[in-house]
Amino acid sequence: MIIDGFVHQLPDTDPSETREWLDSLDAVVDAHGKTRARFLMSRLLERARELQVGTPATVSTPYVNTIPPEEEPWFPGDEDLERRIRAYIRWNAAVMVIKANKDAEGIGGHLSTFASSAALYDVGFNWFFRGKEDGLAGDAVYIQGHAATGTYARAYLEGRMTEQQLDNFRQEVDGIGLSSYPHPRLMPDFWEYPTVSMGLGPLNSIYHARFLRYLHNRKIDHTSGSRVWCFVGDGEVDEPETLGALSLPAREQLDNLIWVVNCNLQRLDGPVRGNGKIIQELEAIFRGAGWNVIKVIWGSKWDELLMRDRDHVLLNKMNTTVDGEFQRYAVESGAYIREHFFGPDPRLRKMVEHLTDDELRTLPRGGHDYRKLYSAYKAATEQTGAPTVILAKTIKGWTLGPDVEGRNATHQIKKMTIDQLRVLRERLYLQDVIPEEALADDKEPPYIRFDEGSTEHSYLMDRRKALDGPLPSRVVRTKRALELPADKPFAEVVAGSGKQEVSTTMAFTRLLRNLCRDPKLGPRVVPIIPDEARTFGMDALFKEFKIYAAQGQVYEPVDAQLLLSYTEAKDGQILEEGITEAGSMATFIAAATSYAHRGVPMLPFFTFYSMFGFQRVGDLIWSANDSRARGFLLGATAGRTTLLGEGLQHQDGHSLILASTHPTVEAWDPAFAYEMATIIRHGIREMLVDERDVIHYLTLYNENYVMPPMPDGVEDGIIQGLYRWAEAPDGPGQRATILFSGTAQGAARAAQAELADRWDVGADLWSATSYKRLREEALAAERWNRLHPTEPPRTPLVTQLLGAEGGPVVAVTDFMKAVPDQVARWVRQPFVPLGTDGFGRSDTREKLRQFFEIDMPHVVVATLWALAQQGEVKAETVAEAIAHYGIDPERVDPRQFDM
Ligand SMILES: Cc1ncc(C[n+]2csc(CCOP(=O)(O)OP(=O)(O)O)c2C)c(N)n1
Ligand SMILES: [Mg+2]
Repeated sequence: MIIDGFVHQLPDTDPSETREWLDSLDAVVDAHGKTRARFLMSRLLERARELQVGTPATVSTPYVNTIPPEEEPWFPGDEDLERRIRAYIRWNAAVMVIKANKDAEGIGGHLSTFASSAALYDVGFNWFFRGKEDGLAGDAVYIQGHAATGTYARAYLEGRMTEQQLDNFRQEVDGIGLSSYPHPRLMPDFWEYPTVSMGLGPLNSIYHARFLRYLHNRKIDHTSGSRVWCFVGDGEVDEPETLGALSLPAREQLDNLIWVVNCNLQRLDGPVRGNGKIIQELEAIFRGAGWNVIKVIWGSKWDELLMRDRDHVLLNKMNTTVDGEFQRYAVESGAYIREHFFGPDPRLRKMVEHLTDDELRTLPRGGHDYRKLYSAYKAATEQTGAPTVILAKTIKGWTLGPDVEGRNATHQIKKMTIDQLRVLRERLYLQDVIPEEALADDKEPPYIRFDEGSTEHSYLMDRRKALDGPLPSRVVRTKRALELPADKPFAEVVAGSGKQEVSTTMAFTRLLRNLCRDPKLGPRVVPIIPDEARTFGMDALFKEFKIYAAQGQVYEPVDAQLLLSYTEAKDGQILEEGITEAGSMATFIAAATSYAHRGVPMLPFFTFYSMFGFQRVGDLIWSANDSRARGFLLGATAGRTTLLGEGLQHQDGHSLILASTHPTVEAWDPAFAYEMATIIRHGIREMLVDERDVIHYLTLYNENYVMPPMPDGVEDGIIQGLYRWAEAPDGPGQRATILFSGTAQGAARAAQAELADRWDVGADLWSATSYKRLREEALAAERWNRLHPTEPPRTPLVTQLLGAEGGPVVAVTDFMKAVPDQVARWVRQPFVPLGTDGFGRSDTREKLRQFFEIDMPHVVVATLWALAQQGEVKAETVAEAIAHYGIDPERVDPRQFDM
């Protein structure tokens, strides 16, 4: 078998020496066996590394701790005190869930996740995680979402939370509750990073750590004192987002990033890798990606056994036992473990002769051993040049007693009987603080807290004080405010394009360039693009603002001689993320929340292929809302028919609907450059002056047409979502109203002229910049009316604007009909939406618009038909128009794709 093929392709300068080495190895295997040979090979590799021979790194090591006992540092704290504090935290975390499920049946919560990871968090809180009280930003800690109870329980001991709040875990509506998971939107003073949608926390943590470097390298903020810690479930690693970006932090040498994977070997339904070993699998993946890997598998009591493992039988047993069996050992008796783990090999059995069954049963996993964890965390914080992952082996439901620990159902258990609580109390040595009477059937199990001034309380508080205050803590303390941009960046765009035909995308790129050039605001603009800059004409920005590259540019680009060459720099401004909308979104979140986590507001503009935004990374956008992000998302190449040629997988006719489902996303569909600029200006003001935590989503199209200059007095109309763009021409006998958005302006304007010339209809043209906004306003008015039945009713804005005089309303869009339909109920006249429902397909714009029935003839026919519904026009006239434009009434409905 050829493993390292290269050795056969290079000349062997001394074949006999090579032979001798190989013979020696053969001899070792013959005389002492493979175990010994493996040991020697590992020592040789280690030596080679010490000598910097440059051998390739191995991706896996045996199933033992990475840090040997002799290299463990001295532990500076009081382990007994910390264990006692941890017992209180564990107890309170469990009681919160139990009480919630006693009082509010079915409200849920998790006992076993935090039970397995309490020590993982505690060692961080007591010794490593830096708070914010020194005026700096501290560390960012991403906590496993369903371990939130542990964080609340600690905050309670610190006096940051009341008993009443704990009692209202998962009962938020009345105002004093605690959110189920980390939600900055719901607990804005406490949680910073939403995590519970699995995979998003890990991904965000990577780009967060990278964004800290970006701020530093661009001299915007000193971030070298901050680390990003991310807690990850071992089941969570199956989400593609979790491991999908692992190479980035290694490539960019992000030693400010530390992950702790809680390897309790279980996910919700059962084992993570029953037939394999998740820790070994992850070690290989992380090492292969270039991370520093620290395995914390065994607690200290195993050290002595390993030291006596002369024949490596224990090591072999560890290496060959699969996770499904380890989980079994976690639930079985000491006798079972003696029989099945140590039993089959007499040498192994002898090794544990001196231990009682009970001692065997409680031989701890590394993730419950405080000293081992401390060593690992310390090593991680001292690591330079690479991110670190700590793979800590734990037992799910640890200390919760035999009915819960390690059981396949453990994740879902939310209740405990009095007897089970008694076991927990004993396991945590809390008999002295929780008397028997407190556990009576008719009583609620109590929360327990240390008195102020007690040794434990002082220790707990002192530790956090030494680390600059409590965490999590979300305080928005602006260190370096951001000023509004001057008029100049907008002026050029608002003035229109003269005779030149341009797209809203081109206009946006202009505006972005102008904003980047603004002397004050400019450096804080963060342009983010996922390998699509050339598609959007943004490659023009490369040379001027440069692409961020941690190492700078170490090569001469192939286009160096060109004016707009591909220019990378360590202080580059543009984040060109490559083909990862998810990664780009994670960068967006880091930048869009920098006002909070750094006190340094930034202004991110993430421009993507509109089809691959809400549809592809909708959950990340949702979590951006939860994070209270402030920034702009630009869906370029928008529209089902405007992006010609690309077809089904590219043509976006629905992102505005998806965007409308996000409570804090404003969804805009501008038709003209001045509208786009006005919306962005409004958004910037809203973020910087009004301090609103909103995301603005704008569609950008790639169809070129002359951009008119901004008419006077339309700003308010643009922002309210609808304004009259052109009055109906004088003369015609009938009246109608046409609403357009985005590139549908072309068909609407052509239809206006045609209706006047040929069909005796004068149509007003309105630009609908945001149906979502109109709908939100109308819903508010409607709700007010419903709840104030005796007062004069309020009229929704859209009803007021369109009135009753303008004739029937036809709304045309390059998006689904459901977009204009959002306001249909509040329009007094007949309302006909024309849109692009169905799959896209490749063809020319003209053909596509004909196909989806949104071109000029269809707008004309729809208007005549709507007038016919009112009896203003004869049905025959509509038929005449259909015939006139050559529309086949029997043609297939564009929504039908199941033929
Ligand atoms: C995207 C997503 N899918 C599913 C869930 C539901 N869920 C919550 S916890 C959990 C199991 C977690 O297992 P693991 O990551 O191993 O964490 P542990 O509780 O074992 O520490 C699942 C499936 C979720 N929160 N997010
Ligand atoms: Mg797990």
